[in-house]
Amino acid sequence: MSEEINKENPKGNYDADNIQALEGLEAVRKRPGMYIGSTDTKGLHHLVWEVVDNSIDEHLAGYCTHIDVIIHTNNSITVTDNGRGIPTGMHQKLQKSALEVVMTVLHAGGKFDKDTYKVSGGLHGVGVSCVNALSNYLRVEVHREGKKFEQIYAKGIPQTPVNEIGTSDKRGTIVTFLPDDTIFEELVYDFDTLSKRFRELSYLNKGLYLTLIDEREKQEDSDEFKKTSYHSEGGLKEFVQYLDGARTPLLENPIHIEGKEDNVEVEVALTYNTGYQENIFSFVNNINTREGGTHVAGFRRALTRIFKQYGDDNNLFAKAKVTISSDDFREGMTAIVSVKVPEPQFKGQTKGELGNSEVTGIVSRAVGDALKYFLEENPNQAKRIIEKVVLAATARHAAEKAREMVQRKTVLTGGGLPGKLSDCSSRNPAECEVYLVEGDSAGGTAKQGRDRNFQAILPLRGKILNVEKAMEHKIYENEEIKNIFTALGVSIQDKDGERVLNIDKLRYHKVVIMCDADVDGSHISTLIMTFFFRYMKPLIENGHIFIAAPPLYRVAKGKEFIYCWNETERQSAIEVYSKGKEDATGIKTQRYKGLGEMNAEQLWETTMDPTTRLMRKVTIEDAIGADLVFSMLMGDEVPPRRQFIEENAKYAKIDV
Ligand code: 0RA
Repeated sequence: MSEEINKENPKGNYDADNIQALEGLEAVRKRPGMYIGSTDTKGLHHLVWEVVDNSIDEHLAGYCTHIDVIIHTNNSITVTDNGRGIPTGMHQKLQKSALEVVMTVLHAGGKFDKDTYKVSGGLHGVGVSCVNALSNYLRVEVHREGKKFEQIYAKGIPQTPVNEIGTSDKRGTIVTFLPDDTIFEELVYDFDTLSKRFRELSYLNKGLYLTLIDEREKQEDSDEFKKTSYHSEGGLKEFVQYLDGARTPLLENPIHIEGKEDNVEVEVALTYNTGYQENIFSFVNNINTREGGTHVAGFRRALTRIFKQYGDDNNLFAKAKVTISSDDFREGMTAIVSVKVPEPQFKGQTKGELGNSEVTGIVSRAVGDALKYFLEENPNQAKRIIEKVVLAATARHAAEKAREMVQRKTVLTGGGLPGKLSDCSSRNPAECEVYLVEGDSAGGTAKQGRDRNFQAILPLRGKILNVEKAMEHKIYENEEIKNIFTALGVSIQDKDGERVLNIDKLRYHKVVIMCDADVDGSHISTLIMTFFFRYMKPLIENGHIFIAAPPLYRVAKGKEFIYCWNETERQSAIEVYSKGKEDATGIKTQRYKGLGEMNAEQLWETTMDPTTRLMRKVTIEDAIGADLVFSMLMGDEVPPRRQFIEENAKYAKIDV
């Protein structure tokens, strides 16, 4: 490029300067999955997490109190924060504005600033330059040192220099980006996904104000845009209260623990409820570590050590006729373990497990000291916890025996299948499906309608047991649940009698829950899902659980008909049959309230035929959200549950 052309075309000059940066960003565009995981809806949302993470880093460094996110009508996003603002001075080595370096050089974001907790090595933390590379358009505005700066990019390439565009009495960074439609398969942002994460972030970063505005939608009965704001002064303490909101608490207040050692920050909140489930949620640098890791190990270790010591010292275990195991200390406990680690190492298949070994001791010491203090200061609550631990040990013993009975039946009788199961003829689990059908009558229809080569039917009678409220041994005594275990052929305990699910001998790779499309049906499918969530989680994690989606309407004219799964489809079906004419005579809509209203053929062609059916795969997309739904629907207290069902009535058929 000659000097002359450069003068006439300052933009060209800009491009030429950027060869080095481009190489990095070119790699991001070539293999986006390597940097943001995927190019589906998850990757799309990842762009937001990336920018917001940078703003949160400013909060962690003590400079940012407010983060506002806007979804614009074209699904572009604006993230505004009141942090320090990206530096705009000259970058000595690269001889250009630091702002441009941060926005166009891979991993340049944190170079200036080593004191805060970056999430490098994790799933986030690839840098805001990745977002830039994957956006058709990105504009950054920085307010800093009394001035206002701006730069615009396309696919990561600067389209303007860094321009000073005015004065400002504020500080902060504003990033607007439009994801590249040639990279992402999905371009529509989901309000609930963003909002859920912002709620979580507000608890994890107390004091921070987070606001989400959706310009695509107006609020009900108002001219304002849909909007939600989060702010928590109590942090994790409020988080556990929120998570356990539908359960009956055993403690007056959650125990809140904070500590710091060797630059590792520890924050833990825990509480006990009258239920039997253990719920530990863990985070490293604000990222959910679904598989736990060294921080969770440290927490568990301290909990066992301190409670055991306290129980022994005060002779509180004397009543127990069985030995206390470490699991017993966690029954009915909900806890959040959050650590901030300068250089986290993530392990495991999904990188959802913290590996830094030094963290175990740090967490264990912080939690141990605080728990010891709590027990000594609160003897009444301590007694309540220990009594529950003793009860848990007794119940565990009973559960072991009950499990053994179920196990013996499955294993020893060698495929002694439940009488109610109509099995399929194939013995190849990979192609086999089992339908868990609500009610004997729908079960009968499904049996007639199915393809018996690969589809098995197991009817379940009415309501199945609410596993959220029942003690474990009751679960194994329940007929319907026993039938599910036996039909699936899974084993539920190891040689030592420990509860371990083994799905190697799973007889069907697709387990389909099929219930009526009404409120009762959705309740039943939630009950069944709760059961899978609590007792057969690997089946969900490995993608074996599905929810059948029967149609809601059948719109017919004469001999022709169309099945419809929602109101929009119904409207367009009516349109098709009225063929532009205003009158819709002779068009009949049948509303299916239950599976029972379909005959075998209809059930097959709408809901069971693999070539035409709609099925929803049940995922543990967000264990926290799922747990909340389950506990809200299944928990002890009625008011939040009723409110939840009412608020979600229109989504009732979708459930989780
Ligand atoms: C580099 C260095 C510093 C801050 C940032 C980047 C920064 C990036 C983003 C992205 C969105 N909001 C942001 N806010 C800040 C440190 C600044 C300093 O040392 O003054």
